[in-house]
Amino acid sequence: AAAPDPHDFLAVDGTLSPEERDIRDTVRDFAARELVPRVADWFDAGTIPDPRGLAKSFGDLGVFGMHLEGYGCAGAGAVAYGLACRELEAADSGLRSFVSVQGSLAMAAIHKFGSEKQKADWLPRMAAGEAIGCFGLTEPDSGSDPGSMRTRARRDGSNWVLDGTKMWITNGSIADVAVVWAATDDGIRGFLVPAGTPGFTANVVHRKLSLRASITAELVLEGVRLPADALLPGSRGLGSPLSCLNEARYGIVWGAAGAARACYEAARDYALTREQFGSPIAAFQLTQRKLADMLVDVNQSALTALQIGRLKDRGDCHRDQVSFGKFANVAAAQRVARTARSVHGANGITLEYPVLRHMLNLETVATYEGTEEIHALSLGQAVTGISAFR
Ligand code: TGC
Ligand code: FAD
Repeated sequence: AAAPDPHDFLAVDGTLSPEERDIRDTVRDFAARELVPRVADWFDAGTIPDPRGLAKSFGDLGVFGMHLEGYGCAGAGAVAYGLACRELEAADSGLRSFVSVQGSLAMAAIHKFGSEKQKADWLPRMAAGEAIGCFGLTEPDSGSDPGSMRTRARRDGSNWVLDGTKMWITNGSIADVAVVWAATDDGIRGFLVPAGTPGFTANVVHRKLSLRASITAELVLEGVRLPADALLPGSRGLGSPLSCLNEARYGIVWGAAGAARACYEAARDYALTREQFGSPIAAFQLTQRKLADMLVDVNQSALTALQIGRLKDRGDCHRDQVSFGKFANVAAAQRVARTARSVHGANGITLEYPVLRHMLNLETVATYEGTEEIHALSLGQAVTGISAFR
């Protein structure tokens, strides 16, 4: 057998189909050209300076809702979508988040639960990047326990009136439409709230130390009056938003593997060129141990993502398997980012190298879409049959 490739040690990429490889290469080239040279500046600035331009580029690339069928979406397979997420997050978690929130949360909610008219009105424009969506589930007092939400939607004649506050909403202040989850007399339902609706405001969250190349906002709804057809008619109960989360969590399984790969690659390059005590630091046993540890995490993450993707493509992926991937791959990426940062010495704390930026981003990735603890409890419940959430 040939010696393993340090960039794909277990030859995982060799098992991809030609179409999957094409999609991976297209997104990788786009990221190398358009994202990687700019993202450190965006992180430094704490924003994405031209989010509409970026949305249009992502739309042209075909990654918004690329795993959805119809309505201008590409209808790609789960592995193909995952590979796109991996390449985007190898650039920055905030950029994968942009795509996750648009495609796996906002578009997925409309695709799963929307009326024909809602789908036709929003999905083609969102796929093209001409309209931006956000997904408002979390509230200031309701994060891991979304069932405790306080946002209420009450009927007033044929209208709905929404009151409440959503917090930590990615793209909340730039979105053309917010998918807002609210408690009604019939349980939790989803609503489409267009930007500019009277009573609806968004306030940007400043001074974040993580996911800085991403826009995060608070959504305030004060007596927001919506027509009857703002309701997503197919949504019913907490299971509706949670089923969208499974889609976005799946993207994170791959994305985290991308952040880990980027950190490992950076550390390997750095270790081979940086010299101390008359040798490249890669020649020291302790550095080689770090590279070996990172190599294992990076390749195991890729295998985990691919297996979960293959299950999903077969229509046979359980949400607990997605929890497994989110739990395992985000923790692995955090270990890799921290180790890679140490290999870079002082240079590792700057934005000249990607490692601390990834390490800081991964604090968010470990928190959103179900914290590490929530996924540990989901796995604990899956293997014992006992719920320890309450
Ligand atoms: P529980 O009683 O277990 O469940 C209520 C109903 O929901 C169903 N369900 C699910 N359905 C689909 N997918 C899942 N993953 C589901 N988990 C539960 C369940 O079967 C039940 O249905 P039914 O018909 O019996 O009523 O609910 P619980 O209140 O005990 O909570 C369970 C828990 C803790 C697992 C859940 O609430 C949870 O996942 N909490 C974490 C919240 C979270 O992940 N929030 C993320 C917000 S969005 C975000 O972070 C976007 S980040 C941007 C980016 O991705 O880049
Ligand atoms: P809490 O739920 O208050 O948790 C605090 C700590 O307690 C955590 O360690 C948690 O694991 C632990 N904990 C909670 N319950 C238990 C338990 N039963 N057992 C053991 N430990 C427990 N939300 C959206 O709806 N849309 C978005 O677009 C979005 N984007 C985000 C972007 C960023 C940058 C960030 C940081 C968050 C975003 N979120 C979004 C919110 C995210 O989903 C929540 O932060 C997350 O669900 C956790 O909620 P919380 O922050 O309120 O923490």
